[in-house]
Amino acid sequence: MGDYKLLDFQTLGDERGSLIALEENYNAPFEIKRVYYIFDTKDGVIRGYHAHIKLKQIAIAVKGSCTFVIDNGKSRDEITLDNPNTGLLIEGLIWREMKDFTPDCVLVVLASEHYDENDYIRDYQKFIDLVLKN
Ligand code: T46
Repeated sequence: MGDYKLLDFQTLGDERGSLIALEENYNAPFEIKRVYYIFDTKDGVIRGYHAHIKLKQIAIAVKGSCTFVIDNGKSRDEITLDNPNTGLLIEGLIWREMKDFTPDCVLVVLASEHYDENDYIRDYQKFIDLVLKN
């Protein structure tokens, strides 16, 4: 079954401002093969509507905020990301939807694999069938 966890990143900073460093297999608990960011999301848009088979990811709202719906096939949680110190780690079979993006939201995502459309499950019933099988 899939799982999620909130990661608390240490802020390094001085009188000039703040800095957060993410390192693979250290505060990011996997090898980072890809980074992408989602920004300029239009009002009322809901993204996602899929699960992944193998992918691990950490999502960080480095600016603004958005809410993840995290569904493990049995229950649903809602997690609002609204600061750059917090990462949402998602591993295994988790259906995700992202909503309530503020206009300034920049969502950075670190991923454990290169982009592969074959890793996506975009059909909710197929997702439930896989959860029941595992
Ligand atoms: C996820 C959530 C949090 C690429 O070509 N390369 C990439 O690395 C990604 C992530 C996307 N794309 C293409 C595929 C689509 O044509 O960019 C387009 C938008 O992607 P998608 O509709 O999958 O975006 P979201 O916001 O629904 O989902 C994304 C990630 O795809 C997904 O893995 O977990 O963010």
